[in-house]
This record gives sequence, C-alpha cells and structure tokens, in this order.
Amino acid sequence: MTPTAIAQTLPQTPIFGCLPATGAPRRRAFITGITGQDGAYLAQLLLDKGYEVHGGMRRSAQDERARLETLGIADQVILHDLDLTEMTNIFRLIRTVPVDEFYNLAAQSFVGASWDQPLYTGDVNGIGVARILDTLRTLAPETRFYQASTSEMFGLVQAVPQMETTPFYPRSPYGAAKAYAHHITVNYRESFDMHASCGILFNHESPLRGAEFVTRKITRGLARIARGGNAPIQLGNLSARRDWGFAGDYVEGMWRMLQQDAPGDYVLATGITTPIRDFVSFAAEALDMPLDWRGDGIDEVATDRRTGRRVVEVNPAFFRPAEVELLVGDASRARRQLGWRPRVDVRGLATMMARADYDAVA
Ligand code: NAP
Ligand code: G4F
Repeated sequence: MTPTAIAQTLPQTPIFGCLPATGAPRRRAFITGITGQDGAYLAQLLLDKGYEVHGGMRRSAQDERARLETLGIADQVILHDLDLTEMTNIFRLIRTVPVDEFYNLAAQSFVGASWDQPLYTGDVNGIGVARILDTLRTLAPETRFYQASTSEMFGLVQAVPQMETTPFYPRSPYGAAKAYAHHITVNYRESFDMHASCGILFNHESPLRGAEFVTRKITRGLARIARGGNAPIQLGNLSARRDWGFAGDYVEGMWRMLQQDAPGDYVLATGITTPIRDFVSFAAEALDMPLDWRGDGIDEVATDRRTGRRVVEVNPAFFRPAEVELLVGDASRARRQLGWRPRVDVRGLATMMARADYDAVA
C-alpha cells in the first residue's frame, strides 16, 4: 500500500487545516519546523509542485503561523502538534500521517543560545533526529527522509572551501548536536537501507529570517535608522565570514535531494564568503546610506557618511565563547548531481532584506 492509500484509512487530528477530500492521490510531504524560515519556503515550493503538505507545529500560547501567512499559504497546509522532545508525538504522527517525503527542519537553530541551553539543544537537534529515524524505520521505512545538517559542523574549519568530505570540528553545542544528527542519519541509511539524505547547508537568509540572526538584526536595525530612529545597531564579531545565500534557493536543493534514486549528502553554498562588516555595508547602500568604518576591535564603529550619525557599534555581549570565523562552501557535488545553483548573491540578498524591512517599518 502506498503512503497515500494508508493515510486514507487512518484517523488524523490536524490542529489547523482541513483534511483533503479523497480523490486522485497527491504526493504527500511532512515538514517539521514548518513555522520557521525554511519550513515556510519549503511548504510553498511543495504546494507549487502539487504536494499535499503537512507540518509540525509546537503547542504555543500564541499562533506561530506568521511566516506561512506572509507567504499566503497558512490555509493550504495541514498542521499537527509536534515537539521533537516528545517521542509519543513523533510515534503517533508517523503512524497516522504516512507521507512519501519527510523533511526534518525543526531545531533550536540559534547557535548563540546553544551555550545557554546545551542539553535542550542536544535533545531537539540531536536525539530528536534519532527519535524520528527510529520511528520511520519501524513504521514507514519507505518514506524518504531529509535531515537539515549545517555548515556549523565544520566549525574550526579543517579545509577551505568546505565540502562533503571535509572533517567536522564543531565549535558550539548546536554544532555538536547537529554533527550527531548528521552521523545518525548516515548510520540509519547504511544500517537499514533507508532513503535518508543530509543537506549540509551554509547560511541562508531571507526577509523571513528570525530577528536574532545577524543578517536580519542588521537589516531591521538599518531600516529603523533610515526611518529616523537613532539607536545604533550593536553587534559582536564583525570580522567573522559567512557564505550567505537566499533561503528560497536552498529549499529547492532539499527537494532535489529527495528526488534522487539514491540517498546522499550534499553541500549547498554559494562559494562566496563575506565578513559581517561588508554585509552591513551592502544593506546600508540598498537604503542609500553609505557608511564609513573607523576603529578596531571593540572600538570599531560605522557612521552614515552623509549625516555623521552612528549606525553600528560593537558590544562584546554578542561575542561567542567559541567562534566559527570562516565558512565558505564548495557545492560542486550538488551542482553536478542535482543540477542545483543559487540564484541570489550576497549583495542581492542584503538588498532584498533591507528593502523588505524598510517597507515593513513604514
Ligand atoms: P528557524 O527559522 O529557527 O525554524 C526552526 C523551526 O523549528 C521552527 O518552526 C521552530 O518552531 C521549530 N522547532 C524548534 N524547536 C522545536 C521542537 N522542540 N519541536 C518541534 N519544532 C521545533 O530555522 P531555519 O533557519 O528555518 O532552519 C531550518 C533548519 O535548518 C534548522 O534545523 C536549522 O538548524 C537548519 N539550518 C539552517 C541554516 C540557515 O542558515 N537558516 C543553515 C543550516 C542548517 P517555533 O516556531 O515554535 O520556534
Ligand atoms: O547569524 P548568526 O547568528 O548565524 P550562525 O551562527 O552562522 O548560524 C546560522 O547559520 C548556521 C549555518 O552555518 C545554521 F546552522 C544556524 O542554524 C544558523 O542559521 O551569526 C553569524 C555570525 C557569527 O559569526 C556571529 O558571531 O555573525 C556573528 N555576529 C556578530 N554580531 C552576530 C552578531 N551574530 C548574531 N546573531 N548577533 C550579533 O549581534
């Protein structure tokens, strides 16, 4: 029996969204973390491809569907209660919502917070993945599985650029938990012949990016200043370099991984690395705010060249106990085997985000 046929025989209790009318079978996908940045873009992509899209959402005192609403798809997806720390949720979900493709995007995804919540981060980002894999192998071994691995696993990089074969050296509890999740996914693939793939994704951003991540913090701060605000943006390490792409491009790569006959692991990256400082300048230029940078270390500041107003200052509170100084990926395997290519470069990304935040402040 196909997952779609099984699904039509089982009771389900979605928290939002209607169960579809029975009829011609559509491919079905489940997305954990559907309320997050990538979850929302992936849901949109799969809906556009004709999938029936289910997603997991944590119980919360407030409605967390803002990103799905922004994309205009909140009423097109079927949402279920799901917390990755709760095995009973995962078991019931996989038993009652059989799907063709299962994308695990849920995570405590903020690296900075992982030093404050190392156990929780390990539970969700590491053990949570083992919970899903073991339930899938038991109840739905034919389901194709995607794990959201990360360039943070490279940490103190052992080679430049980083690719699928580069050894991991995580620098945070987040990176360590994701490395466990990556290895356990590879292990279940090899042990139980599962179609389980890991996307080793370098940083990807968008106007839907969470406000605490550096790119969004920068573009929101600049938008407020451009609209007359006078609070400078306080940042940590301005010299760290990231390989930044657009989230909308990266979810296409996730989907392509699960369309391959054989599972595998793929880096998705642009191949260009940029210091935080330059991302600030690109975003500021998009708002007609040319910057001058002066000073070093914690005394470094950026000012608006036209007005002399201070725009950025350094606050050591945002330094991390251990830093990932440089990330730059080599996505040639994904280019060759998946035909995947990023379409938005870092300047285009900074411009897109800064203008979206500027419009939102209006
Ligand atoms: P995000 O916006 O922070 O979304 C994370 C999602 O996970 C949210 O929907 C969140 O739900 C959910 N979640 C958190 N804890 C959970 C739990 N205990 N149980 C169930 N759901 C939980 O992150 P993102 O940027 O979309 O990233 C998606 C995935 O890719 C994450 O696994 C991240 O670690 C990984 N990744 C991201 C990047 C990047 O640059 N964006 C790069 C590499 C890998 P709430 O809405 O309730 O918080
Ligand atoms: O934007 P960030 O917080 O992203 P980070 O740590 O690279 O993690 C993101 O990308 C990973 C993939 O490599 C994902 F796995 C992860 O889930 C997440 O999406 O920080 C980027 C850099 C860091 O070097 C940080 O120290 O920016 C530096 N930074 C400087 N000032 C800051 C700040 N980061 C934040 N969040 N806030 C600052 O004020």
